[in-house]
Amino acid sequence: MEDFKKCSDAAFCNRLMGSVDEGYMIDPASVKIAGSKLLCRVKNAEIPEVDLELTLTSYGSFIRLHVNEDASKGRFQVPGVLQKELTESESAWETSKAAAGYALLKLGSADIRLKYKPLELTVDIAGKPAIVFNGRHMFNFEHLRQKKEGDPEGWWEETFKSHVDSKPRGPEAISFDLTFPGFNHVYGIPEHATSLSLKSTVDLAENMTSEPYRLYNLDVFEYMADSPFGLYGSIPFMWAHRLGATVGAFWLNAAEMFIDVGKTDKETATNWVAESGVLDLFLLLGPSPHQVSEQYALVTGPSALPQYFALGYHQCRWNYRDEADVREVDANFDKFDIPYDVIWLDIEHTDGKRYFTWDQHLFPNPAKLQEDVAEHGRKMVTIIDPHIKRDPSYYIYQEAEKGKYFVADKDGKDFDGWCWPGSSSYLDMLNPAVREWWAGQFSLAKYKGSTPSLYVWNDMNEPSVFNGPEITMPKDNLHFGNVEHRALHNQNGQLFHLATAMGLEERGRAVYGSDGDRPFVLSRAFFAGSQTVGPIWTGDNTADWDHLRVSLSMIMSVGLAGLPFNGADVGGFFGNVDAELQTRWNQLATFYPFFRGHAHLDAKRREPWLFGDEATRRIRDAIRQRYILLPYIYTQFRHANTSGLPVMRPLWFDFPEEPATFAVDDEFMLGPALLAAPVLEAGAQSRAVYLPGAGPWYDAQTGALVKPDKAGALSVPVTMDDVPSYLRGGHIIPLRERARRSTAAAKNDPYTLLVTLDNKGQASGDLYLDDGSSFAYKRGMYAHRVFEYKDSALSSKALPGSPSRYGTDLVIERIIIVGLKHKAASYAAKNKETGQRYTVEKGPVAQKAGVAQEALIVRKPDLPVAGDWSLQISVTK
Ligand code: NBV
Repeated sequence: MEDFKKCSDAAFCNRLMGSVDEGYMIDPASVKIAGSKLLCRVKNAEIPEVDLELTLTSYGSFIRLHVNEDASKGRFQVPGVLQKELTESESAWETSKAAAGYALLKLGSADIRLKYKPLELTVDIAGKPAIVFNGRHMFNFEHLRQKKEGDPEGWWEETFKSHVDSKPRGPEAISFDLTFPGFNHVYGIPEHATSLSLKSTVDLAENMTSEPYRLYNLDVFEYMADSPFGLYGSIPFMWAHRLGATVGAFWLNAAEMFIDVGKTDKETATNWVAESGVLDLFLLLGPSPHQVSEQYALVTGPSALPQYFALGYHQCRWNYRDEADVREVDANFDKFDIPYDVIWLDIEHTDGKRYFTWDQHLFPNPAKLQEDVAEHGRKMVTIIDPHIKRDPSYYIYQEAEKGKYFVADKDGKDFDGWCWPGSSSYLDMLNPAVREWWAGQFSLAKYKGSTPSLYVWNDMNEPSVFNGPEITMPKDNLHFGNVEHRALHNQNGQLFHLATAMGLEERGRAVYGSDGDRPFVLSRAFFAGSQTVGPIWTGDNTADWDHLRVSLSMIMSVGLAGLPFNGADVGGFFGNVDAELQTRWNQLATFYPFFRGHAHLDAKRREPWLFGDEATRRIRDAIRQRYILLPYIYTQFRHANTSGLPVMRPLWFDFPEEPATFAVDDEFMLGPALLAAPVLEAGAQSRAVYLPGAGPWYDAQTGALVKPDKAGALSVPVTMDDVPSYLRGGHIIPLRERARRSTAAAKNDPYTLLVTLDNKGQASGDLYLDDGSSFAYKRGMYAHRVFEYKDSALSSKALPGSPSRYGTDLVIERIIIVGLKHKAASYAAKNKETGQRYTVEKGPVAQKAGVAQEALIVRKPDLPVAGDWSLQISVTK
């Protein structure tokens, strides 16, 4: 950990964290209203050079506070993240209060008040204060200035370990405080390995501080399972939730950042400091969790819809040695009857870590290998890292060097850093021309040995530089347009991820025509907006129970930050995993949005069949369970794609009115209907479970009604076979129950609908269908079905406004109903339109031996999955 900076090691954090300046004020004479915008100048009586432009724009459900110096100062503004179609609202600013020293704006249930002296912005929601900006006067904006002779304050140069940062622009940091009155819980600002509800880093009463949360994308070797240190990705987006209101604050800034959180009974007070850039702060007004997610998606874009296969099981390791090894692993999945979709190749598959090449001895015939794997509908992924070997005979290096595509060092020469291939240079992805060139490298003609079933993994894109300060790039390196690396560091990985995804997208159009092929690129580094590009994972965790546990909060926190498609290495990357932990990890990962087994080069082999018969059976069950859930999971990803909703999410997201859920992070919801309380301890005999809301909740295996105590708690005995998970009454969950070897093999399989009744005997749910791979859905080639169970009848209709242009002959082959109040001896089911009758039986929810017969099952109704119909259930005796 000494490799990495703390706040006290960073000059800007030392200067501004906790620093108060009451001098910043709005010049009342400068206030102008232009449509949805209020514009004015901010001055500071003590610092005559301060002359800032403040713009406050209203967008209906959120507002944007932008503060910058004169454009000639060249402060970096993060490109590409904000959605182009942001619609400003025609809002009525009231400046008649100018004499009283403030301007007012009403936006729905929110009242926004901009006070002039000192500068302060407050947002009330439903008449109660919810967000206060600069209420504690911690706003500071270090104006750019001329270097003083001798640098007496040490502002122009800074040393960490042996690394000297030349800081040619001097001090340019920005800080502010945000207070959330009445809120005890804040969340988000990933990526940290810590609790979901963020712990205080400042004790306001005792005047004590611990390390603030840091946002600085870093390759942290063997990261700890509980720490505020910055990891591989950064999303400066914080949530605050209390009874009756949820709000969000997003600072679009890609520089190094520290955030302090201090809680009292009355409020949560936060203090944000970034090293450079501008203040570009979005305050999302909620007031519900779903609305905050939607508002963030309006600002930074919704999540890309993954291909269906990408939601299946991925098998990775550093490394599968050679072609024979890959073939054997692939064959073993069939031998042991375990479904999987993708096999991955890590860095050792290349010729000397020259990406886009293959080791001739280990992988002499990569295209044939991919084709053989693809025979069963499976895909391959290869790793493509951002460090380019400085080898004049390597074509990628040659082209990039010739085109001047590399990031420069402070003296303008191609930056030379140390990474896997040895001496390496790093592509400057801020330059659109470099991104385009890079994208072109993924064409089948350019990437020799690749085929259309090959997808990509971008690692080390923070970027990781073994001999750089904090194992990353020097901040005074220079990008396109003379932008210092300092300003865009946290976006660096995203730009690389984007260029790679562009490449696969172009390849898809070349291979399949205009509807193309949705890219699949996994990235380790990420930033706000990465959700529009592709999935991320939580990097190099460890094979221990603490990392299993913390993966829940990490995945949920990244999901809340708008990036639902993420997961943790199953089994833990470093170290060896035993049968128990490996089993429990797979049982949990059934519900991870991204499900990939992975391991370090030195870790013992850990494919699912290597832990004995019992463990193999349990891991098989866990992975099969994942495949059964895929129609439901894919539908949740569609919601992420249209409304930005997280897929795996905290209980309070679906139960915002229940304070007992606000800090829960050892359970989670997968979509609105499924709650999982996985076993997170070695040797567990029981698991304490909390079930929110009024219920009913049903056991996900048996369909039996679960009866928690009055406070919602229960203790569940567990064996190694049990994965405590619960179905929420009132929902309809689409499933595919047939065991297959991959998603492709299940493509023509029929569906099951699992209906869980609420206390009124009602339920509803939906199912999103499309070809699962192309962009045809963007031109309406999809079906989105809505199911409803009411008055003992189950009906299927198109989601209002959905085009239903996706034709399919697939049917619903089973309907399972749990929670029928009257336990009659026998039931009948009749199609209301055709009059046809179907057999109704009793059975368990899950098709497993020894599981109780709690549910009602309509066998073989074979109703069209994308058609309208209605089915009546009646008691016959
Ligand atoms: O490419 C090797 C590994 C990879 O397996 C892992 O998933 C990455 O997070 N990579 C890091 C570099 C080596 C880490 C010790």
